[in-house]
Amino acid sequence: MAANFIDYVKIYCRSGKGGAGCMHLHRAKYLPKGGPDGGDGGKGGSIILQGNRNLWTLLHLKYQKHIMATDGGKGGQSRSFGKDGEDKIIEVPCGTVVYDGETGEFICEVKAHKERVVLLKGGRGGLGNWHFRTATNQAPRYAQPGEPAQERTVIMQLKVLADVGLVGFPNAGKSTLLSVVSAAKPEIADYPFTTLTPQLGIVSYRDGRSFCMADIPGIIEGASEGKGLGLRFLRHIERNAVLLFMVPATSTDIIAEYNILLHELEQYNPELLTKARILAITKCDLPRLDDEGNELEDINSLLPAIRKQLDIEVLPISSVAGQGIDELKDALWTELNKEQNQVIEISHAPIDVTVIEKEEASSDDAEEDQEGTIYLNEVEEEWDLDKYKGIGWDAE
Ligand SMILES: Nc1nc2c(ncn2[C@@H]2O[C@H](COP(=O)(O)OP(=O)(O)OP(=O)(O)O)[C@@H](O)[C@H]2O)c(=O)[nH]1
Ligand SMILES: [Mg+2]
Repeated sequence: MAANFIDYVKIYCRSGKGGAGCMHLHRAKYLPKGGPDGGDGGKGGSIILQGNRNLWTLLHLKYQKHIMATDGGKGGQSRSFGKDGEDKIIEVPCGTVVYDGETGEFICEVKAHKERVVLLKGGRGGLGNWHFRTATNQAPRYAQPGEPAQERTVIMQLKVLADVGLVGFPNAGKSTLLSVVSAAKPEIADYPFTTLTPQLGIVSYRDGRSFCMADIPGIIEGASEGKGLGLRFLRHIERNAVLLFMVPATSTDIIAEYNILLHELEQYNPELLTKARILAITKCDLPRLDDEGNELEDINSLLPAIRKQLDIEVLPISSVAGQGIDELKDALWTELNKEQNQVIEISHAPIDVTVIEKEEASSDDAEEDQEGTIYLNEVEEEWDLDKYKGIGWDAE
């Protein structure tokens, strides 16, 4: 199960290049000067990302190292058009963020079902020589080349979209809570790192309303330096509206544990601290004991002091005894519906990538490249037809 949760893939993508326009002069019996009739080249296929809510990981892309759309066909005589290249549609789960594979720069993200983002545009087809006929040049012997393809290596990362994210040390009872409030069946066990991949559950609330909760693997002190499972999974709470911190009542110092969690989150991305937080003190059915087994102060008498120190809502719960669960759901629902928690925009910092050295093109290749290639900007420009006059983009 764990091996099937893929939230990171790196793929080389290339769109199709546009087909060349055709240079052709019409010839027929008794019609020696039929005029230009070269048709236009077809459009190259684009690489398009499409959100799909039925997907939940990037597993289907794991073994796909290259995705390429097909090129547009060449134009033909009698003004016939070249065939358009086929688009390649890459289905991705909602919440997929795309970065440049070489610089780590944020490119785009796909948030909604059926949302489409054109990652790489196919090249436009070149115009045939029929377009270039003028009163003074009735037999133009040139046509346009097709636009070149675009290529890019991209990194796709999945950031699970959920309303509430659970944050806690291993064994804090995160999965147990998710199993109690939703129909999800996460693995639960009395050892750390039971949960190795994020789990989602839909929590049904009153009057048929519901919200989504994400259980992520536990984090430990030093996670930002790579301890435990590191902070890799914290990207899955970047999109959550509310963070539910969980510290067991059996902990000898609840506030210290909460502060460690907070610190690790800050190390990962300080913006996470701007999110609404609630602290749930879990396992309240268990007695509080110190290391020697002596009984410590009861959680209920400790609560006022904790509430006084922390500026967030603190709720005692027990998933096993079903205690405080409704109150917790109420608090989460209230927090989720606050206006300031509605917008979950987070800036996408560039990710760390090892820069791949580009192969130096030999000088011959470079020159050849310059002649027939137009480098596209993001903006669609009108083609400069004059640029191609005399180059002789003939149909073979
Ligand atoms: N008594 C009691 N035990 C609990 C409660 N909640 C969880 N536990 C126990 O605590 C242990 C750890 O629970 P999990 O839900 O697996 O903890 P987790 O936070 O998901 O742990 P990781 O996945 O390892 O990060 C299990 O043995 C649970 O049965 C509770 O409210 N009361
Ligand atoms: Mg768990």
